[in-house]
Amino acid sequence: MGEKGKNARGHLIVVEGLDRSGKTTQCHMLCEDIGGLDKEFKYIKFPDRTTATGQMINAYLQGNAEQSDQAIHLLFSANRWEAVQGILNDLRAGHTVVVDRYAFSGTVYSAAKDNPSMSLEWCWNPDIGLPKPDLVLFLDISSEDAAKRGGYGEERYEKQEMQAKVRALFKHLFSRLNDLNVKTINAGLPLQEVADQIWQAYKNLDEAGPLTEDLQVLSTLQAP
Ligand code: NYM
Ligand code: MG
Repeated sequence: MGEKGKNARGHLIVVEGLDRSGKTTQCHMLCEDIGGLDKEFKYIKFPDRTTATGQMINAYLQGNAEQSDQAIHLLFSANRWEAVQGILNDLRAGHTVVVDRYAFSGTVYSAAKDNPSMSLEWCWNPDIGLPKPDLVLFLDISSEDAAKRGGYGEERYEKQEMQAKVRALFKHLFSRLNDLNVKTINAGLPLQEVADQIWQAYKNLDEAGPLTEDLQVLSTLQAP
C-alpha cells in the first residue's frame, strides 16, 4: 500500500467551514504531516488574494470597494477558475493538493445574503466543471462557539447571524451532493483531536491505493 504507480495522480482535499473554525491551522498541520511521509503536497487558499481578481475580492471584503452581490460572487468563482490548470498540473504530477475553502464556501456565503435573484442553484452553477475533491473535510462548529474564539474580525460576513446561516447552508448544500465524499468533523474539539480525525480521514484515502482514474468534475446539485 502507498506504492504509487507511475500514472497515479494526487488527491484533491478540500477543507471547509465557518470563519474561526480552524481551517487554516488544520490545513497547515495536515500538510506538515503529509510532508512528514515524504510526499509532495501543495497548499492553496481561496480566495487567493494575490491575483487581480483576488485584489478586488480583498478590497470588497475589507469594505474598501463595493460590488453587486452577483459580481462579487462571480469574482470568487473566477478566482478559482484561474487556478484550475495549476491544480490539475499538481495532481497529475502526483502531488496532494490541500485546498482551504472552495466552491462550497463560494455557494453558501453568497446564498446566505438571501438575495431573491440568487438561488442556491444560481450560486452553485458557475463552479460546475471545477475539479471534484476526493475528500471534503467540513470543520463543523456552531456560530456561538466560533464567536467565542476571540470574536469575529472586521471583514464583511464576519457576523454571527451571517455565520449561523452559512452553517445551515453548508449542511443543506452537502445533502444535495450525495456523490461527494464529505467528512464532517466536530471543530469544537481540542486542536489535536481535530487534527487526529483529519489525519485518519487522510490515511483512509491514501491507503485505498493509488489513483489512476482521472479526476471528476463538480456537477449540478441534486433535488432537495
Ligand atoms: N468567501 C470565500 C466567499 O464569500 N466566497 C468564496 O468563494 C470564498 C472562497 O470570504 N468570510 C468568504 C468567506 C470568508 C471570506 O475567506 C474570506 P478567509 O478564508 O477568511 O480568508
Ligand atoms: Mg475569515
